Amino acid sequence: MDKRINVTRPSLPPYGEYAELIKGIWENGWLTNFGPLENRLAEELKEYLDAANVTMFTNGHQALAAAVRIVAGGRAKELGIAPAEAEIVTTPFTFISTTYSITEAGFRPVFADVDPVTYTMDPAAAERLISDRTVAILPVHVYGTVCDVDAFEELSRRYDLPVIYDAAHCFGVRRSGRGIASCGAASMFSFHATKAFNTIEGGAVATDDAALAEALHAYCGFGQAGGADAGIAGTNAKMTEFAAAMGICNLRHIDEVLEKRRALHETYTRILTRGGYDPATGRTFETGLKLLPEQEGVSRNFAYFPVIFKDEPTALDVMRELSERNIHVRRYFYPLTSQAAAVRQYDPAETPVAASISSRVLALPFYADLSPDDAAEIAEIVLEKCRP
Ligand code: T4K
Repeated sequence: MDKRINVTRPSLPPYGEYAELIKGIWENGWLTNFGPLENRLAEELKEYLDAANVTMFTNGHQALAAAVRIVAGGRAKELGIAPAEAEIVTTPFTFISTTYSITEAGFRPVFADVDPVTYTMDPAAAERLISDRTVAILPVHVYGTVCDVDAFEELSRRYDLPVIYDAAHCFGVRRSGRGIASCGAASMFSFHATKAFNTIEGGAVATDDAALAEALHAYCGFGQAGGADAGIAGTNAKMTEFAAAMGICNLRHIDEVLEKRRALHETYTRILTRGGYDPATGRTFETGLKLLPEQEGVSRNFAYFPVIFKDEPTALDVMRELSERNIHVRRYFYPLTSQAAAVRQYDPAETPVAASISSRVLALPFYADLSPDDAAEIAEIVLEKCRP
């Protein structure tokens, strides 16, 4: 291609709309620290995400780290477990932020394998890792595919453990007609520039628990939000008014953005599944490619378009071929986060399904402004490489 195509490209609102909204910042002199635009966006997101409470953060990572610190930290305290001894059962098939949200708070991540169809944490594998040191469970709705939330709820009840969801990829996803924000103790959404909905940098924690929302709010403002000492050691993770303004403008256009993403998803799927396909598993019949499954009762947000190849050499070959044509895909998510130098080194053989998927996955270019013709051309190149 003449032009470079990256794995993603942010959706921006019309410039004039953003300029109009930030004009008010020059008038009121309010730039950050829980300003009117941040409050307005939080209210709008409560409605959009179908969440009882939404606490805004400077980015998704800080939001998740705060939820881990407060929710898992609270459980560790109740159980009398020192943070260094406390374990959180999580998935290694995710972005490194998930794992570092655990280690940053001083807890140990313990890695469970994933389901081969959804790539989300397998509840049975997670249950086998629960011990008297476990203080929380942290699954990820990876690529916007919803975890087996019923099974995690059951584990939560049975072992009296909070479930904190990394819902970074799950903006606006609904299950059985309800926003997934109401699952578990808390769910973190990322509004990073590369996400379907962005506030430049940004994130939020949604929770049904009003006291937790208040604690999160205090935590992101040095534990002194509103001027009073909330009795919680805090940090600075507040969203700025410029970020909130971007979110307000982008939210106005979210339906068009999602419609464009849906159409691209259809283009990729149509071409890559020539020769047949089972939507329930995402398996194609001729090429051995595996796409994301369709989940019954779950609305999709078309966050990413990952493709699992039959083996790692094929994936790398496709990546090379695309790169030579100026098309830059990403290995989201390789390597497993359990292999990161900064966490204890785990043997990938302990999570064989995750290790296998991770070695074979490529995320194809996927963003609202990718032209349907470019998507079709990319899909044809991939298909050509995978034909038997
Ligand atoms: N949990 C999960 C499961 C996550 O996936 C993430 C973030 C988090 C937690 C943490 O949420 P945040 O703290 O980020 O809110 C990117 C994103 O930075 C990251 O948000 C995302 N997940 C992750 C999967 O992808 P990189 O290192 O791959 O980004 P980068 O800078 O290489 O950009 C990717 C592509 O996007 C490039 O090809 C260029 C393009 N791009 C990027 C930016 C920033 C643009 O065209 N414009 C831009 O402004 O991590």
